[in-house]
Amino acid sequence: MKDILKENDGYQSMFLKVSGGLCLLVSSASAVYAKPLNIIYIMSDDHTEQMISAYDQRFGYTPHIDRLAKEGVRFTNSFVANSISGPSRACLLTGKHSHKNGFATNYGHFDGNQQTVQKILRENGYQTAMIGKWHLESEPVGFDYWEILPGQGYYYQPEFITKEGVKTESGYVTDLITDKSIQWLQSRDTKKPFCLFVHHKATHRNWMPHVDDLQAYEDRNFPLPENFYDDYADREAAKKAEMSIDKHMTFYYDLKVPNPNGLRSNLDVWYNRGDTAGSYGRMLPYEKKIWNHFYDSIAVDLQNRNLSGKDLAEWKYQRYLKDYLKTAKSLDDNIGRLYDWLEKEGLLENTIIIYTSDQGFYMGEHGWFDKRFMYEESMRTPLVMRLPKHFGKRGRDIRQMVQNIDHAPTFLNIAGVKIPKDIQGVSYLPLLKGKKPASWRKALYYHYQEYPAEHAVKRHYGIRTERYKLMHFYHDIDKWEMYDLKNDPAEMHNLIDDPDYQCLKDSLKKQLLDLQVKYDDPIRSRYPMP
Ligand code: SGN
Ligand code: CA
Repeated sequence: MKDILKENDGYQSMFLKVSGGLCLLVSSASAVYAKPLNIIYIMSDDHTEQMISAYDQRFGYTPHIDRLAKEGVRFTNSFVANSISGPSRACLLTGKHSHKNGFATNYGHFDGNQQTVQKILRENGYQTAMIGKWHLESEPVGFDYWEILPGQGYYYQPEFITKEGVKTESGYVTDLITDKSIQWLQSRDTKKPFCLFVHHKATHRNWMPHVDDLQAYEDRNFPLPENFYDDYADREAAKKAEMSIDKHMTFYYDLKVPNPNGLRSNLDVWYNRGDTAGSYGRMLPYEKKIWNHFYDSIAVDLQNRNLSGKDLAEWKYQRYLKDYLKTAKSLDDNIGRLYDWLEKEGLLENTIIIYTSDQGFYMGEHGWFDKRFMYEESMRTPLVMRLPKHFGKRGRDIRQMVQNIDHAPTFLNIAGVKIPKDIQGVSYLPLLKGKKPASWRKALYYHYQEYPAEHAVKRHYGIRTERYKLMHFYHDIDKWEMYDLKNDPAEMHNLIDDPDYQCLKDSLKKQLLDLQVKYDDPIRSRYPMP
């Protein structure tokens, strides 16, 4: 197919399906643009809104992610359907909730034979690639190229799996994923549009920064969340969770220093491990030297302080945020590096660049780290996009509630491909174009199932409307929680037994059942709505 029009011509576009699956973009001036938009979907791991300066300026500084939002849109109500890695990735690729795509916990095995966005895009003329964290256990299907981390992957000298087998690469994982993404872009067929998934390991636990970034944020003292000392009154499931910075965050693995009351020799045991418990053993000698120099001084300082109780918990909080933000620094720098390459290649005006995370994360709220719960910090996920000029005003906020099941239908919509009926998400392309559809969804469905498991977060499902949330914890517990997010954004006051809220409770239960019917979640027959 010939390019009839120069790229980047200003237009009010519509897609027409033509032979070979490619689409013509017809402008208001009747000019024709023969290349559908490219899509670069960058997804990090556990990088939460609170730590991105486009959302919150109190903690991190992420100029490159912020630039994407300034040159496009920032979603202020972006959520996941199941706040954990593998399931989130399965929702992304299928546009369906976990009970439909069959991958409900990190212990699953993704059925690659099912319908996925990459397969449909590919059948319709797109080149597709997946680079980085995959976490779906089975071999990727439907990509022209893939190069993935095994499981969680390693920060230093990581392994990558390709069709040819496993190889160990020299370098830091965030740099390498970016290098590989750029290499794939360089080798692509420039006559075809592309959809590239860049899936970072950062900022996953145990937050190991690049050695070049160890000094970042060292001069900062971060504000403690108001509910850091939450006692979880009225919230049985929260009480049982094992993700407290004070009680469950470990010295060696998470904080990278020995327990001030423990034996130094234990540190060496962890330090020399090369498995998923940490990448210290995989560091090169010069990296170890820089690392040791840095963390030894933190360890000595901790010994000298002789902290206990709240002082020690708050010391852990400060260290946690610093390591997390240092790890995020390389992520942001690498997003800048990819952006610069796209700019240099003249690709910015026919490419949508999406930045998001596989879920949100607790940064001390409720005293926690990790995710999984349907509470705001982990059900939310950042979502910003750099858009070509013809999408209109830049630096806009989109307030409608979107969910990670919406990406697949949106990508198909962008490609001008019909969205299969069984996809449960909704295309947000109209929102990107500045439209405000009156019929946009007013409620989201959520279902988390990984229990019993690490962090001991009970199974639960629920509904989130624009103002309220209702959730049910089940399996070896039977507890309901309800929140008014306007009056109680931190979700500290469970209203489920409040006599003033019984009408609301009934209404939310009915709406929740409606969603379970709409999305066809079989859980409704095991736990009929009381
Ligand atoms: C690992 C982490 C957990 C984390 C899960 C899931 N433990 O098991 O803290 O909740 O991954 O994370 S670790 O000791 O191995 O670091 S997810 O983002 O992949 O779902
Ligand atoms: Ca994750």
